[in-house]
Order: sequence, then C-alpha cells, then structure tokens
Amino acid sequence: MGTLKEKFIEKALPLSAEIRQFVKENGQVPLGEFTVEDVYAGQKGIIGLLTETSLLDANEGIRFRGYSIPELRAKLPKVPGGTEPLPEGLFYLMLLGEMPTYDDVLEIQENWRNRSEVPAHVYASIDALPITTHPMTQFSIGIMAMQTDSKFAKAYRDGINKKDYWDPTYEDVCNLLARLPYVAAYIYRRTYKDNVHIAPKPELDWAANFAHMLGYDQVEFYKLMRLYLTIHADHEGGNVSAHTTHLVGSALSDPYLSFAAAMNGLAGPLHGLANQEVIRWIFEMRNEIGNAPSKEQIADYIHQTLKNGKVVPGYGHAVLRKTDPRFLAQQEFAKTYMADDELVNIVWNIYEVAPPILEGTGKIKNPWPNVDAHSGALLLHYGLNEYDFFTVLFGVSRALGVMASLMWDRALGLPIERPKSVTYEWLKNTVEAKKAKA
Ligand code: CMX
Repeated sequence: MGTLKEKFIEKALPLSAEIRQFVKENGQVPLGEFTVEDVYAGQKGIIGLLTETSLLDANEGIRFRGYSIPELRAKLPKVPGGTEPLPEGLFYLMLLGEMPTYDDVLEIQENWRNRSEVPAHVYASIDALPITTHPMTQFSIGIMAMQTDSKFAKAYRDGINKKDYWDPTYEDVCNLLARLPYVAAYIYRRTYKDNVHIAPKPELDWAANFAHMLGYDQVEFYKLMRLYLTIHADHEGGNVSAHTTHLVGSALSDPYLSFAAAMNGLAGPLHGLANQEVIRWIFEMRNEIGNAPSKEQIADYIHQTLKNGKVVPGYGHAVLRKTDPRFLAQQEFAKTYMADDELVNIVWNIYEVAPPILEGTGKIKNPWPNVDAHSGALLLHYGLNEYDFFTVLFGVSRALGVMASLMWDRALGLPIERPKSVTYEWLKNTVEAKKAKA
C-alpha cells in the first residue's frame, strides 16, 4: 500500500504516456472547429479573447494600436531633447487609440503624481516578509496590500450600476499605476540596499523618477528605463499576465486583485521570470567556463542545457516565429551606449550560436530570442546587478498594457470568462464515436 504521493505517480506516469500516444494517433480528429491536439496545446492559436491595446504578428512582432516598436520609438512624445519614448504616452495610446501630444503626457504625469502616496500599511506588509523573500512575491503582496484602497470594490459593495463600472476602475487603475514604481523601488532598496530609501523627485517623468528611486541617476539609465517600461508594456491578450488580468477581472475582481494575480503568472520562469533566468544561466556558464566563453563553448553549454532537460532561457515563444523586435530595440540601444560591454557581447554571441542549435532539435517552434534574452545585460551595465529583481521591472511596465485593457473590459461590459473543458475519458469516447460513424 503506497502513500497518496506514490499512488499518484503510479497512475500519472502510464496515463501520461497513454495520452501522448492518443494525441499522436488522434490529434487531427476534429472537435467542432478545433482538434483533439488543440485541447492539449495550451489554447495556442484559438481566437477566444478580445484585446484592443495591441496585436501580435508571428513574424513581425507586436504592434500597439497599430504602431510597431520602431514607430513607437520615433513617434511617442519624449522629454525635451530625449531619445526614448515616455511610457505614460504609450498608456494614453493604448487606452484611447490615439497618439498623444507631449502636453497629454504632462497631464498624465501630473495626474499620477497626485495619486502616488502609498498607504503606510503597504510598506508594513512588505516589511513583515523575510528579507530573502523573492522580489516578485514581495511585489505581489504589496499590490494585494494596496487593494484595501480599491474604489471599485467599495463602489460594488455600495451597489454601483453596472454601466458605471468603468469609473471606479479608472480610479483604481490610475492609483495603481501611480504607486507601482514606489512599491517596486521600496522592495529593491529594502532587499538590496540596507533598507535605505530614496525620496522621489516628483518633477521627473514616471520612468526617470522610478530610476531615481531605485538609485540610478545616470541620464543614460533614465533613457533605458523609458525604453524598458515602454517595450514590456503589452503583448496582446493571450500571454499569461495579460490573460490572467482579464480572466480574474472578468469575475469583477478589482484592478488590484486582477493585477496581483497577473504578477503571480509573470513570476513564472517560462514568462517574465525568464529575464532573471537568462542572467543566472549566463553566470552559471561563466562560472563553469570562464568570464569570456567562446562561441564554441557557448554552443557546448547550450547542448548541455538541453541534454539536462532544461530550457535555454530567453529563447522561444508561443506565438513569435522571428527575432522579437523588443530584443532588437534593446540591441540597438546597446549598440549606441555599450557596444564594448563584455556581458552584452556574450548576449550577442548567444544570439549567433543558439538559433541553429535550437532549430536542430526539430521540436522548438521558434529558435529566436525573445525580449528577456537581452534586458538583463542592459541593466547590469549600469550596475543594477540584483537579477532576482528584474521581473519586478517587467511587472511595472506590464501594468500599463493590462490596466488599459481592463478599462476596456469594464467599458464594454465583457462577460465572465468560462471556456469549456473536457476529460480524457470524454475525448476517448468522442473519438471512438466519430470513428464508428465514419
Ligand atoms: N529551450 C529548450 N526547449 C525549448 C525552448 C527553449 N528555449 N523553447 C521551447 N522548447 C521546447 C518546449 O519546452 C517543448 O518541449 P516538450 O515538447 O518537451 O514539452 C518544445 O520545445 C515545443 O515548444 P514550443 O511549442 O516551441 O514552445 P511553447 O509555446 O510550448 O513555449 C516558451 C514557449 C516561451 C514557454 C518556450 O519557448 C520556453 O520555455 N522558452 C524559454 C523560457 C523563456 O524565455 N520564456 C520567456 C518568453 C517571453 C516572456 O513571456 O517573457
């Protein structure tokens, strides 16, 4: 008589092999518009979500309200004399579908500045956690602690009419966006800088003030942060963090609850956490091989990673089938400001070496780098080397896209999400019935 755990694996292992064989033999059997294979494929390619803020093309990459990343870099408002777009402007574009003027951006900055005071109990909640708590866990808990302030939750309790849902949602969304950089910077300084915090400079833009509160006041770092917070903001609706926001929000959970859930998804290593994993993987490679691995040594290390049943972080994508334009935008930035950086050059060498190896496996659908392959090296160049923190930066940016989308969910009155699920037994019976009929 085994334990529950032993009994589970005794059942799960053979069933997993049986199901693999079943899908191999019957994958193409249609189930309405979809096939048996689709049920096991994580809903890839199934059109079942409405997201207005951005649209992803497998070969071309992301477009925000029709604008590609290079177009955003050219057309979104910048600080006077600046070179990188202001992410507040991207929020305006995603929310309204119109390119903002610089004055529009200044208005958002002023609005968020006035909302930026984080209630003291939020910091106290974070402080209650062990200092070793992963920054993404601290971030999620900080967001949850802010939920006590939700205008939507209060309005719902007070009996708001459903046609007005958008209004308190807007208040929550703006409060959340205004406060996130403060919470994120607090976590960074608490965890890595002896709890010594830096007063904000409210006169700065959203990204530069965030950089300042983190403790990085180089003008180039401000530029990087504006670019970083722009390009990570949105990737249409089906990625885990965007989809989670929509799914949880569809139960009329307020923006804080929805966004905290999204951040728990972003903290997964196949999604946002990949940005820390890329650097961890490179550091482990350097520990094993030496600081400046040759392309041959990098190739060997990639083979070894695959042989050990691990993923090569920063490579592959569920939708993209070419190099991610967000990778290319960061590479362009690096060529301008840090072309000789040793780590950046390792990232570029991996880019040369990895794709043919990954393609050679015959199973990886996209052998090209995604956004996470490059971002860590840029941060490290400026001394931000605590890579466990990197996903928090991604999260601050992702809020712009998913919160703009949540506004539309509320304004359009989109219904609760409830896809149909089936069992393996159901699939087997359905396939057998179809075969008998044929
Ligand atoms: N290294 C090793 N194996 C990989 C791989 C990689 N970079 N990318 C895909 N594969 C494997 C998959 O694990 C899968 O293996 P099994 O059949 O054994 O399960 C197989 O190749 C087929 O996968 P796929 O259809 O090409 O890719 P998926 O849509 O299933 O997964 C993704 C996409 C991103 C999760 C995957 O490419 C991956 O794990 N990449 C590494 C992690 C990463 O960089 N994630 C960040 C993505 C961007 C983001 O969200 O921030």
